[in-house]
Amino acid sequence: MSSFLDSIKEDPKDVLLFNESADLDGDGIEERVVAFGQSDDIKDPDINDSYINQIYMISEQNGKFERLGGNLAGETYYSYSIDIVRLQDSPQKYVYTRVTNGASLSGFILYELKELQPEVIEASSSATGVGGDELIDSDDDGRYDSFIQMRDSYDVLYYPVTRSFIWKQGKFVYEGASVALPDYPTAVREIITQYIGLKLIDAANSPEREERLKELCINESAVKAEFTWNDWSLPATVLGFEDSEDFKIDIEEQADSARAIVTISADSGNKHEYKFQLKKTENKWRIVSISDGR
Ligand SMILES: [Ca+2]
Ligand SMILES: [Ca+2]
Repeated sequence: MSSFLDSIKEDPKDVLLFNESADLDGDGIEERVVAFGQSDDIKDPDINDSYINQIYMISEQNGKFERLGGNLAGETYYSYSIDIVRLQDSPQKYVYTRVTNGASLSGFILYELKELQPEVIEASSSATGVGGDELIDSDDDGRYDSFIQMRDSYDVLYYPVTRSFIWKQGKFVYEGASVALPDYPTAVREIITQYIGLKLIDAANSPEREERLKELCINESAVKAEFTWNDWSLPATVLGFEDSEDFKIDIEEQADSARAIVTISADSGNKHEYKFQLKKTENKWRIVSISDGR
């Protein structure tokens, strides 16, 4: 075994961090998972101080070792931990590696062995380089049954969002999200930006988000406008709706009613104009209608 391991190790400075046998594909024959890199403790690594350069699945038959597929160590983000795990109601075992950008991101990649080739079952990490994604064993029975994605950067307009995915019949299925909302806004401008922001963020099936949208806009049937992320200038959304060339709100406010015109520039150069009507009831501003004035 050790001469085989020496033959596949690419960097002489790396050490063998992980070397465990497990029947990955559930056919009754054990495979082996090995990893090379640098770390003081790969089971409980310091993510800033550990990295894995190489991860392999290896078959072991009649005393002969064979590498199954290529190196599984992270490329875009680097792997800093590795484990063999089980998923709910599945006879197989899986390779679970955690990845990071060395800064504000930690995510994971989960592999299965299928027809003697490693395949990615799930890879979850934030495209913005900020976020935390992890497998969850919700009933604590030693088998993972779900995973969460935590986001709080510009991709969710800085609303902290936790999305949940449940392992069901061999795949992870999106279930819903929870959104940490600030207090109900008091100013007309905040009412409008929060309404648009919550419409835009990717957080479907979030009870608190849906509840807040209903409070902000009491008459959804009078909304004759679509808000989509696609062709808006990124700065308008990223900069938290500060007034800029790309995003403007003109407000005419009376004691208990207000009108606002929101102008948003698209990357294409087109301008979108939305007309908002608001009313103050029980001391709270509410949107009563929105029209698309393009
Ligand atoms: Ca096997
Ligand atoms: Ca479980």
